[in-house]
Order: sequence, then structure tokens, then C-alpha cells
Amino acid sequence: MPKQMSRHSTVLKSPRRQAGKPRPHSGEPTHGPLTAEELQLAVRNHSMPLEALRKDTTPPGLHYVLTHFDIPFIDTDHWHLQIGGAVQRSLELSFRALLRAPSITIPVTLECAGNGRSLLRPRPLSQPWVLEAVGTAVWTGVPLAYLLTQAGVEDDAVEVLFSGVDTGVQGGVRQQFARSLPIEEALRPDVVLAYRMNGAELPPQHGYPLRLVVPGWYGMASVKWLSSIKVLTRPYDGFQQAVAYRYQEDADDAGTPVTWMKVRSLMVPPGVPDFFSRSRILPPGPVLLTGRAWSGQGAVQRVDVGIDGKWAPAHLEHPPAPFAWCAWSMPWVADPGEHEVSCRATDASGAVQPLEPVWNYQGMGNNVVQRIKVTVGQ
Ligand SMILES: Nc1nc2c(c(=O)[nH]1)N[C@H]1C(S)=C(S)[C@@H](COP(=O)(O)O)O[C@H]1N2
Ligand SMILES: [Mo]
Repeated sequence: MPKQMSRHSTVLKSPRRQAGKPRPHSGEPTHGPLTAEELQLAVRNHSMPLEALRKDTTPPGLHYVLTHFDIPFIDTDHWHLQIGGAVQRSLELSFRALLRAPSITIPVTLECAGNGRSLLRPRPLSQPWVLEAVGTAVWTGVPLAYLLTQAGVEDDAVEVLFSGVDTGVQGGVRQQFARSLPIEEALRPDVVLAYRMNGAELPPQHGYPLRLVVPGWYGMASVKWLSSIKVLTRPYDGFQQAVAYRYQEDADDAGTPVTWMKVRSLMVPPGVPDFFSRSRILPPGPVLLTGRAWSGQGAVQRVDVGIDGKWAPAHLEHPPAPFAWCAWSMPWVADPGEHEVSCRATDASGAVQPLEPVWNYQGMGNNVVQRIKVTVGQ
């Protein structure tokens, strides 16, 4: 069982806290009802309706969205991408110059690291995702490695820093959204500076005119509204790297960085929903349960489907690309009554989704199995 935060677990005793260490978000995790601040975040940042799991590629309006500050509206006539830092030649590229560079097109499943957060007890206060902060888009753009090679990365480079134009305050710290990647990740051939999503112009909420897409990593790595890329000779210690996006026991734990997506599967809820509870209603008889599964830590090897706690392996299809989700299906003959249907994926690293949530202070990487209540009747 994870360490529980008592209501009195004020961290003021901690020397690090007294030193004014910035916090990832405001307030201690709570057992209370959803707050007005969480609702405000939830209506700005939407998840993917689970029925969209039917599609290989998520239409842009259904793909989840997570934006920390405000969506900037960028005029490409006045926008440039700067590439500098520990490189032999700094570059400044216009949008038109980027369109002339070599391009790749790649399907990638993105998932927010906070997906599953609202299911944790106590509940970390931040964007209160349930289970569907995910989507798979086909991204087109310039391979990052191509531009880094053009710039000429110096031998002592350790990381590459990506900054968006969006700014705001988080944890009391005024900042531009910025994240770094280790140099070996930045030089992977499939990391892309994307200017198209599903064959169309990038929508404003997904990073127009240019965003990074890092296949396999949780979404925070894929910086939107990119304006600068800087090769670093020391690890980046900005807010979104050193304070936010860490697996922490408590506020004073330095924690470990959030990186690759954990294995997860989701199911298209069968039947029809009850409007208010979203529980499912299904006629008796055969039904094909379907869904998708993905992992950033090794290909999905199996998906098991649980009917009232009894597990059996589902049929698994090949993913369209290494870091795009794969489809699974399982026939079920539903008998009248109340049921719970579930799915659970295992990846090539041997990792399997936990049956109960694993708690951490920021509510990161909760890949607990999905459970759906179904009423089977006429
Ligand atoms: N510039 C910028 N990039 C960003 C963010 C942001 O707030 N600003 N949010 C990050 C997070 S936490 C996630 S999960 C993904 C979400 O990408 P999407 O909104 O296109 O689904 O973008 C990442 N890139
Ligand atoms: Mo995220």
C-alpha cells in the first residue's frame, strides 16, 4: 500500500520545504470531493471518449489535450525555430524552410503521465484524469536528428532542451513550458518535429505550428508550440523536469523522473451507456469486446480480458508502428445479470498492469486495469 498522506502531513518540518523548494501543484492530495480548480482544468483539458478506441487513428477533436498554461496563437510569418547551444552552427529556420526539409510520417500513441490520477486515494490535486488521456495520431514532420546533424552536435552534449512559447506560473515559478531529452533519445530516427497531424495542419491546441513528438514517452516530453531547441552540456533542471513529472513518495522526496509510458490497455465500453452514471446496458448473447493496448517499454505481448474476475487471453493484432497502440478483441457470450469486464496488458519487458492503483505524490503513471460495470438484460 502506498504511503498515505494524513491531513496533517504538512511538510513544513522539512528543511527542503523551508528553503522554498517549488512544488509541482497546489495543495496536498485529498480524500475530498473534486475541487473547483480541478473542474476548471478538466473542462479545458479533455480526454478521448473511449468509443474512439474503435479507430486506429484518433480524429484530432477526439485526441486528448493537455495544456498547462494558455494555447498560444502563432503567426508563422513571424515565427522561427532556433537551434543552438552546444552545436557547431546555430540555425534559425522559418516555417517555410522547415516544410522544405526531409520529412517522415509516423503513427504514435501519446498518453498523459497523469492518466489515472483521479482514481488514486488520496487524490493528487492536478488535472483529474480518469483513464482516457490518450490518443493515436499520425504525425508528419522533420526528423529531429536531421536538424541536429545539420547543426553539428558537440561531443560534450548530454541533453537537448525544447522550449514552447507558452508561459505561465506553476508551483509559484514563472516559466516557459520546457523539457529536455537525453541526447541519445533526441538522436533517435523516429523523434519528429511535427507540423501535420493526421494529414492536416496542426490544430492550435496540439501545438501549431510545430511540436515535438517523442514516441514511447509520456506526453510531457512532446513539447508543443516549439520555439527553441538548445543542446546542453549539463542536465536541464527547470521546473517541468526537476519538480514536476517525478515519481515521488511525498513532497520532499526528490523522486525519479517520469519517462517512458507504462503498459496499458483500454476497452471500448460494450452496449449503451446510462446517461448519468455511464454504466453499461447490454442485451444477452454474443458480443465482441474490443480495445487497444500500448507500452513505451517493450511491445505489447498479451492482453487478458477479465469477466467477473476470470481472465482469458484476447486476440492481439500487430501495431501499425512500434509506438502506436495495437488492437485486441475477445468474443463474450453475455448472460443476464450484473457483470464486471476488465482488460489487462503485458509488455515485452514482462511488465503487467496492476490490479490496484500504485500511489505516488503527483499521481503519475497509474496504469491500473480498467473495470467496467455492465448490466445484461432485455
Ligand atoms: N508547450 C507545451 N507543450 C506541452 C504541454 C504544454 O502545456 N505546453 N503539455 C505537455 C503534456 S503534459 C502532454 S500530456 C502533451 C499533450 O499533448 P496533446 O495536447 O497534443 O495531446 O503535451 C505536452 N507538451
Ligand atoms: Mo501530460
